[in-house]
Amino acid sequence: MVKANLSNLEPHKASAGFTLVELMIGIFIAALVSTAILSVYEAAGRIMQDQRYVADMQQNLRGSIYVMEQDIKAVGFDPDAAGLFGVLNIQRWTITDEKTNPEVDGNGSPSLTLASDWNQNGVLDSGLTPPERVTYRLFDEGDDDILDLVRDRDDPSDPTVGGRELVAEGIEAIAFAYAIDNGSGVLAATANNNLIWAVDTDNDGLLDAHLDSNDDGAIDAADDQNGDWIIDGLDGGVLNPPVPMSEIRMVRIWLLARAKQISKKYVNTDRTVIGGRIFPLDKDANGFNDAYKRRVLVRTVDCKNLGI
Ligand SMILES: [Ca+2]
Ligand SMILES: [Ca+2]
Ligand SMILES: [Ca+2]
Ligand SMILES: [Ca+2]
Repeated sequence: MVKANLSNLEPHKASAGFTLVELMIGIFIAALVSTAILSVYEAAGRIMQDQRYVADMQQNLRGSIYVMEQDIKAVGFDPDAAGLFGVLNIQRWTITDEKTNPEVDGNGSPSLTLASDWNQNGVLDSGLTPPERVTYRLFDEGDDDILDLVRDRDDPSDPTVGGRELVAEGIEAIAFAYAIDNGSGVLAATANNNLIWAVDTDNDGLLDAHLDSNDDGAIDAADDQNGDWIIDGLDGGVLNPPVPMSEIRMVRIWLLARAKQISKKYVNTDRTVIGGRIFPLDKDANGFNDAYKRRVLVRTVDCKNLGI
């Protein structure tokens, strides 16, 4: 038995050096191949992860629009014609975190407060479900510098009254513009017959300018004709006299979503018009100049309970 084993080992001994070299070459090749495979996997993983971030963003945008659409379509439900319901506030407010209440702030972020008389008593009530008054605004949930869209119930200046619902995470900017009654039951239009999308540029609750300042039917960076990164009356689209919120008939919504994580080897040089502002707000930056992917969603919603 022993003898047989020894003789079996002989040929191996003779070629041991060759086997070692072979083994080393084999290990080297295997290492090369596995590195290549790993980098392919890593790239594939990165692409998949990026796709997941983009899909999440798009889901957040769609979900946000869906929720807002329900409230905007219903705004002004007022069977007693009490006149207390409709679009109640369109001011810019501070963006807050958990600990602070929002305050009216002309340099802040646009909000939209909507009211309907759900219990049909002709009075604007608090503490009901569904709430008779809701406000959409940006908020920094978790104080992590990633902005979120929330729906505040009841008092727009104090979300502790009726509570705050998180609608979507990662909404970096929001804007609204309004189609208005021209005073004779039809929507106001420009000289070129484009729909007027009105905004309140001085935060007094009256619509004083429209965003398509060059009247070409599109709202884009060309409407910032004086190059100050803001589209307002100085660019030509003044509404004089200013128009009260009671003339609002349609709402146009802009949402800018940002991916949850950066995408490796990606630089975002985009600029985008969100309502009356060009983002990023820093004019000198190379677009967003970071590695986050972004998506914009613009949607127009009819206020079915407000005339026309
Ligand atoms: Ca009521
Ligand atoms: Ca105004
Ligand atoms: Ca334009
Ligand atoms: Ca401007």
